[in-house]
Amino acid sequence: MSRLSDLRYSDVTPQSIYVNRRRFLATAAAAAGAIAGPFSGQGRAAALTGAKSAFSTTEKPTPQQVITSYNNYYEFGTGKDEPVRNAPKWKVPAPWTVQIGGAVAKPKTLDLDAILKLAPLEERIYRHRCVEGWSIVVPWIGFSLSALLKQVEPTAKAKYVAFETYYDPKAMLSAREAGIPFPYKEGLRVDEAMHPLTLLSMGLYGETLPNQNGAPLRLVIPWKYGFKSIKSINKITFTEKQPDTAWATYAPNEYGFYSNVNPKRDHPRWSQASENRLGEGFLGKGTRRPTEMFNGYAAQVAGLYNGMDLMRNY
Ligand SMILES: Nc1nc2c(c(=O)[nH]1)N[C@H]1C(S)=C(S)[C@@H](COP(=O)(O)O)O[C@H]1N2
Ligand SMILES: [Mo]
Repeated sequence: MSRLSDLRYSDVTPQSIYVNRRRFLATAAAAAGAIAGPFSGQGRAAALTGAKSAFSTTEKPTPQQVITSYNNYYEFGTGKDEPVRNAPKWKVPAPWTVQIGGAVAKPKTLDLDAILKLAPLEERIYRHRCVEGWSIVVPWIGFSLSALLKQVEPTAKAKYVAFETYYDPKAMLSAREAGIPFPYKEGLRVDEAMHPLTLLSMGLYGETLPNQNGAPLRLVIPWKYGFKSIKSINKITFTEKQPDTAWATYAPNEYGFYSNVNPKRDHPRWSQASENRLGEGFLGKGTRRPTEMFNGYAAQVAGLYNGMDLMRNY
């Protein structure tokens, strides 16, 4: 993805803002009584484990250190090494709530504790392929997004689901600085969102998510390019029309709504035929391998796109 800004987060956000904000949120959290549970100590990792899943790949997981220090999270900087330095300074609001509405019979706002009770946690080891051409293998902790979406009873009018990332202009870059619109938005068709592979993740490597990986909860859609896997969600809306998404708004000819991994359809500025698997090979700089159709998940998801021209519907 193109990088429009070379400003560092530390250049634009004075230390006093972090400090004051942290103090404010600590007070607010204490007043709300958000003390118990694995998410009480935001900013510190807590154990979060899940049962093994049949959806897991047998490929070797990428080292945790790589997954948590080479990130795309434009709210916290546009360089790969910036989210790990900047995101941990952000105090994740507690209680964290997710507002779910739109074309549904029962709109709801659920907090993290309520969401965690909806389904048993699983460990799902998924391949992750960024549109930029790098890939990793991540042992996520979570459960199918469908368990959450079913709670609100989508109506027959609902064709799409729109997702939004929490946005705090005091703790995050501005849209101008990052070069893409905020709050970060993503979307799926309802059948894609309800597909069992679509994961709502609250952890990785047996711990709660680090901030730079999308704490406290994010989506993971393993057959699509990584930017579809939106981080730190606080709003979900069922819609009749295809929703706007951050990267498609920024450059519609480069990043489409579907963005299924497809080695035959090149990005206008680079090939998508192969990828660099991070954390392997000489000095861990990565090894190249061919990219697979639907990132290797064709057996499970190709049927969602029967009759569609995947070169045009990119
Ligand atoms: N809110 C938000 N979500 C986001 C992004 C972002 O910049 N902001 N980057 C996306 C991209 S391009 C990728 S590849 C993945 C990276 O996830 P990871 O850092 O956990 O590997 O997050 C996606 N989700
Ligand atoms: Mo990405």
